[in-house]
Amino acid sequence: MAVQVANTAWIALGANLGEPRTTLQWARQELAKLGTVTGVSALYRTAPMGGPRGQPDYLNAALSLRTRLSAPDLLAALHNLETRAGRERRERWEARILDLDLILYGELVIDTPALTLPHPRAWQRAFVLAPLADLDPLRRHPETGESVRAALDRISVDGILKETSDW
Ligand code: PH2
Ligand code: MG
Ligand code: MG
Repeated sequence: MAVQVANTAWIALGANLGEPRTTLQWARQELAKLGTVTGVSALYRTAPMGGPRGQPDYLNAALSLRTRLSAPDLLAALHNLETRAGRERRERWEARILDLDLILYGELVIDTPALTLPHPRAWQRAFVLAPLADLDPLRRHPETGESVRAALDRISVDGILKETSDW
């Protein structure tokens, strides 16, 4: 692997099967091995959006990671952690033990079959934007220029509840 300078990546975490809180804590520890965690959001309890009906609520969070991994290598590492957590993939947006989404990688804009950055739905989803706003509310979408806070003001935050306890 080529030597690479460090970049900041923003990662969204989600879980609504098993023991979400324990799984997210584990994921946070594992992510810290991929670089330096520079910010961690609160935990949010969120109503499931899309997918099969009757799913449990999610716990969602976000963190920023300073890492020397390239974006594709980081994505592979995230998938590896999902697998190690016991995630199975059958249906789109089904309930899951662990979901780790790469939302932003510096200012990188790419669109390949394997990876699209910024994450194509992030600026529409309160369960991503609310945690991101804890980290960096003024962070702008690299293409549209809209800040995280402005996007949050534009969409509904119904069903998004900030947990009061640390994690
Ligand atoms: N993730 C999805 C689909 N729906 N809903 C909530 N509340 N939180 C999520 O993380 C989530 C979702 C696909 O990854
Ligand atoms: Mg997701
Ligand atoms: Mg995902």
